[in-house]
Amino acid sequence: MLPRNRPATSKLFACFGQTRTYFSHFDLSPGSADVKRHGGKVLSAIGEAAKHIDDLDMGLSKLSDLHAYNLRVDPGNFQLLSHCIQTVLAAHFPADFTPQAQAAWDKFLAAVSGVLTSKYR
Ligand code: HNI
Repeated sequence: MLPRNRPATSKLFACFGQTRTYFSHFDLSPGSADVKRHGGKVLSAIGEAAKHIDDLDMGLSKLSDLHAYNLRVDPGNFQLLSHCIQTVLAAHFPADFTPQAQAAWDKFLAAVSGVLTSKYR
């Protein structure tokens, strides 16, 4: 059984093993320095995105290029990560993570994912 507070990127690698293929150069053991550093980058980027919520295309333009042209991450993986982020939020903030908050997070992460996968086509 997974610890309830497993951070989102560790949860992603543990629950959805296919996502590990993009990180063959990482130490993917739960809580490793690589995983923590990367999780910090992803969540910081989500924090930055929130500041540009009215223009996510502009705010996430560079990251969108990176994921589409360099990393070529399969778009389906973004839904998996969004799910993991929400389960971690629910575990850490059970009182605040109301159905309304969950709906808002789901919508926001779907919008972020939409921009990061918009340049594939
Ligand atoms: Ni993602 C690198 C943000 C989803 C695979 N990713 C980054 C970086 C940020 C980031 C920030 C660091 C860029 C830099 O160093 O310049 N990634 C995000 C965000 C989401 C996301 C905000 C979705 C909400 N990334 C995903 C998904 C995968 C993914 C779903 C694959 C499963 N990302 C990567 C890989 C790297 C990466 C691979 C490069 C890692 C490295 O350091 O080599």
